Amino acid sequence: MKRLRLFPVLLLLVAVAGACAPAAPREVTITIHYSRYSMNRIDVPAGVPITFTIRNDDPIDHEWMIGDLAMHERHRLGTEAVHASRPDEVTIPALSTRTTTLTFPVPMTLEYMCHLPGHEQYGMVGILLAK
Ligand SMILES: [Cu+2]
Repeated sequence: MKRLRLFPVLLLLVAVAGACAPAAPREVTITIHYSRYSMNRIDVPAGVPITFTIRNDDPIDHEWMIGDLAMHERHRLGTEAVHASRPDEVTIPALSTRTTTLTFPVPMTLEYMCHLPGHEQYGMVGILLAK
């Protein structure tokens, strides 16, 4: 009888341990082919680290730049050729893969796109919804 009474307590401990553990990063994989992203809309939870793997299958470089309208407006006019040091601005050289991890602290809608000349107009754009 005593063993049976312990069982609910153990279950509760397991549940508490699970709630306290840091959330594992969620994984999103985006491929680029013929100057198109494989996804034009990405839904992710807010407040959780999201690891994006971006694979460029094209023989030319591309970018994955994510931000609000003001950020994109700056990059439309910008002259920076390669983005390597910011998690939200990623250059993916031809035939290569890059990963970046971002956390969206609150629900928000952002756009991602490639700012290399002509690529946005060609359709290298998408939206991310953090909920
Ligand atoms: Cu591009």
